[in-house]
Amino acid sequence: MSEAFSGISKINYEGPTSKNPLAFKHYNATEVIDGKTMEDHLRFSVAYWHTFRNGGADQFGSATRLMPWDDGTESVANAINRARVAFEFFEKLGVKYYCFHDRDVAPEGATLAESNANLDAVVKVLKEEQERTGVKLLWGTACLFANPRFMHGAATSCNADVFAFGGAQVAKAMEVTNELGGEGYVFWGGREGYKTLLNTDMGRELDHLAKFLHMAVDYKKQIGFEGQFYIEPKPKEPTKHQYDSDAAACYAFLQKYGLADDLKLNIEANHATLPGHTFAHELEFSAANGLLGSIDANRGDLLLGWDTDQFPTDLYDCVYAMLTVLNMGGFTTGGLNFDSHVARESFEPVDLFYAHIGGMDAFARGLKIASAIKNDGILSDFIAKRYSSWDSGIGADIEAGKVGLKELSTYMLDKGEATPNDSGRVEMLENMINDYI
Ligand code: XLS
Ligand code: NI
Ligand code: NI
Repeated sequence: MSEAFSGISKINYEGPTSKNPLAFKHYNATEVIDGKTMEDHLRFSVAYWHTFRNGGADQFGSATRLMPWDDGTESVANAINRARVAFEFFEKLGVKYYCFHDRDVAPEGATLAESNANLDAVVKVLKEEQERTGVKLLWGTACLFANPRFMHGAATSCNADVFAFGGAQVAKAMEVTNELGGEGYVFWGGREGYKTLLNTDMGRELDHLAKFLHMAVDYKKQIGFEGQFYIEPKPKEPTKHQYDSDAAACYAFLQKYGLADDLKLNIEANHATLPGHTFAHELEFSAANGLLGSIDANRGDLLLGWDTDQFPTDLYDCVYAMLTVLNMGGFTTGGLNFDSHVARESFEPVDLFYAHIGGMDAFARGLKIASAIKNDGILSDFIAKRYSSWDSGIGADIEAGKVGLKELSTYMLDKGEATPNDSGRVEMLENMINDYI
């Protein structure tokens, strides 16, 4: 097969002084940071749906990028050709992982049986390409939102047959993820939510969503799939209200339905800001509860109210994200998946390279800066000191459960007043972060 990106060779690390836009300035895969290579820390992944299926269409106009290798048809032959091109891209870029939805990689057929056969035909090629290149599947997922049958949702559809169809599709997507050695499987709500309460039985829909996930957990055991399950929170878009609106809502749901041991979270930067949080908050909440599994690395636009899925270039975001990841001991099954697409006006194949190089360099800097901040202990020392009243005396007694309100009353009546004795030093800390950046 001739090369699709013929003018572009393997992207190399050239260091911070390089002016070559097709080189890494900061991401040096083999460089060791805190005992681990950058490649192993960051575990970058390409999102098949954006990089190979997103043509840049929006509500006001059709696609702007039909890539030269794509014949524009929904044929299996075109899907197979595209898969080969994708692996040329992964190799040249030097990423070790990719992620896909079933319908990104293979066309949907007229029946479920036909769709499954199409998927099998493409998965055979993905497997060959994985073996040829050593690139692995970070996670797989099923598209339960694009086909009109899912207009009311899949697991939360008012129609039981649609629920059944979604279940059958997930079973197949899990099977192929397993066959490809996928390290995880993602459940993003798609249309699992509602537009209006006037037609919605919310309690019943939530029960159905839990049933669906329990069936998936059971099926995982039946087929011997050992990858990690993740839920990906998002508060809106496409439905007005989505049940998995943020990390806290997901955690409450998982606990209520006895699923907390079976699913972790896949936190997406843009999905964190949509419900009014920061990316860092969603990551830290997840990590604090042992739920942080993987990350969809992208960036939103705070002036726009939707999921713009831009490539991550904001250094603060990358530093704070990597601080949380380093503090939790790094990724195990997860990684940094670029759930990002190039702008509608960036329509040439080379733009796919620029976009990923920028995201990888931004996170490489995030890693290096976060590691320096962590090793110097500037934040951890400050925080430890800020909470030091809990290390002895009444604080330690409270934490150990040795005292109740009666003892607190005796203690405080004797002491008379409670006086916090240290400033929060907000500006000093912000300035210190800037010193590292
Ligand atoms: C959409 C989601 C989606 C998931 C995978 O907003 O980010 O792309 O990551 O279904
Ligand atoms: Ni995502
Ligand atoms: Ni998104």
